[in-house]
Amino acid sequence: TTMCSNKRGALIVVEGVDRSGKSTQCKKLVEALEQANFPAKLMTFPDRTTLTGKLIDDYLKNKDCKLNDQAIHLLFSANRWENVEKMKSLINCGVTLVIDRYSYSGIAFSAVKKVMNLDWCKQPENGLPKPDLVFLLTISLEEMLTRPGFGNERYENMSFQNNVANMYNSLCSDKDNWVKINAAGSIEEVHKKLVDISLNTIREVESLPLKSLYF
Ligand code: 2DT
Ligand code: MG
Repeated sequence: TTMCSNKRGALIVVEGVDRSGKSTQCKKLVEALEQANFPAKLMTFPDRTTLTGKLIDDYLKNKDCKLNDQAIHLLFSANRWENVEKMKSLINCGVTLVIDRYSYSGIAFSAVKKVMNLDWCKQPENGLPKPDLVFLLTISLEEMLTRPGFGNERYENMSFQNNVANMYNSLCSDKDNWVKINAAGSIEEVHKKLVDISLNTIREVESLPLKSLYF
């Protein structure tokens, strides 16, 4: 529409294990970008507000739901697919999206179950908007132990999270749009790194087309 800016926004994803500080950092990043006069919006996956999101929420809360590993994997993916038009129109109107978890959570959490192979897990993600930048917030096992306890949702235990951390590391290797950030630093230290790198990316991609994921 005529309200659209001619520069597109960036697609920025924040990944990491539970309690690595993703949600806090995503929120602070959006605020900082807006203060710097770059329109920005926070998105979260899973988006628990939609029809698929409600099934996912039941599954994560261990409610009586009989979804097998393949079905829940595809629902997580569908939950992203149903948001594609919204994501693209915001980005094309100059809004930078900061997303708390994306396809890499989808792949990592499913692949560590060893029921579906890595390739199978990647397939439904093909064609989704490709992030311009992925932050991987890393914390050591020891650091994970010092942070407030896990909740009661599925996957919220040490051994699963440790396997996920290893899977993230293998997904991250040789990807030039990934930046690993040691999340053991203070909230402000980590925040400053995220803001600096994000501002660079926003300027870099503003006149480049948005790409699609291709695994
Ligand atoms: P939160 O704790 O961030 O609400 O995440 N998950 C997430 C998957 O298994 N597949 C996915 O595609 C996504 C986006 C990670 C809820 C849990 O859901 C897992 C943790
Ligand atoms: Mg959680």
